[in-house]
Amino acid sequence: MRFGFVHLGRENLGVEYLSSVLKEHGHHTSLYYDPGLFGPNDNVFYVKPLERRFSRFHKVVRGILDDRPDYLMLSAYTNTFPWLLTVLKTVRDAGWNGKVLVGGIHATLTPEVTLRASGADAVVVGEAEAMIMDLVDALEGGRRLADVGNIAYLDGDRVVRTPMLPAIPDLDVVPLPDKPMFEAEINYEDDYMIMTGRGCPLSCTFCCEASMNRIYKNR
Ligand code: B12
Ligand code: SF4
Repeated sequence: MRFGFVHLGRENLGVEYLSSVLKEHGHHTSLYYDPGLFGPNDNVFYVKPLERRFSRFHKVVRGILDDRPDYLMLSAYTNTFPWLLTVLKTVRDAGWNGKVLVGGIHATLTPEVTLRASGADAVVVGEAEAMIMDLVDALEGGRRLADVGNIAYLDGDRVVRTPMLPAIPDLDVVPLPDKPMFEAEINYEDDYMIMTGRGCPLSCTFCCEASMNRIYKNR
């Protein structure tokens, strides 16, 4: 199957990890990407006329409509979620009718809001590497959505939340992130992103880790 990741902003390791897992299971992944140069998500400069000039919104939409992936995989920050919804509405209005999954920190912190606003087939809460293949299996009819951990989905108008799986205890079982996915876009000689651990034992009130520690019961 073909999975198209849609992303605005910097290189995203979460997207790269999931791409690797999907590829390991024989699937095809692609990236529809706007770095958001000069926009509010560019944490260097915000210059509105330049933002318009450099926007890749239409390129992203055209790419999706040309390729017609089976799944759109939206990775959401709170500040990028409105952009993702606009992409989604635009491609749906133009006739794309594949399946939609949303994950990332915004989905993790506000699964119900994310689910209702996007009309996604499912929203993933927290880490996805250990359950993404079960979720795809469920959406393809191989098992019940209710038996997949870490998700929220709509049953009629009711939001169903499934239990959280424990945080992945040994990150070495997760394949290395699919760095080539962003390589055409980012000069890795200037900016090479890696992550050597996950989570934080503290819970500063302004930080997502306070919520993550609640969700994962301080593990
Ligand atoms: C590393 C990091 C950065 C790095 C890299 C960001 C990147 N794009 O990867 C840098 C320094 C560049 C950065 C910048 C910013 N960051 Co930052 N960052 C983080 C940090 C510490 C870790 C993120 C991470 O890589 N986690 C590891 C990966 C593997 O996990 P993940 O991304 O969550 O992905 C997993 C799941 O979420 C899920 N998933 C993710 N996407 C999808 C998609 C689908 C379809 C599915 C099914 C699942 C799924 O599966 C993944 C694998 O398990 C988080 C805090 C945190 N603990 O999350 C803050 C955090 C994400 N950052 C935050 C912010 C605000 C920013 C900035 C906007 C700051 C600014 N004002 O400029 C910028 C924006 C960058 C951008 N637009 O891309 C906030 C976001 C708050 C929010 N509600 O959205 C966070 C949560 C910190 C906080 N304040 O609480 N950041
Ligand atoms: S800001 Fe977040 S990551 Fe940093 S120490 Fe506080 S809880 Fe931990």
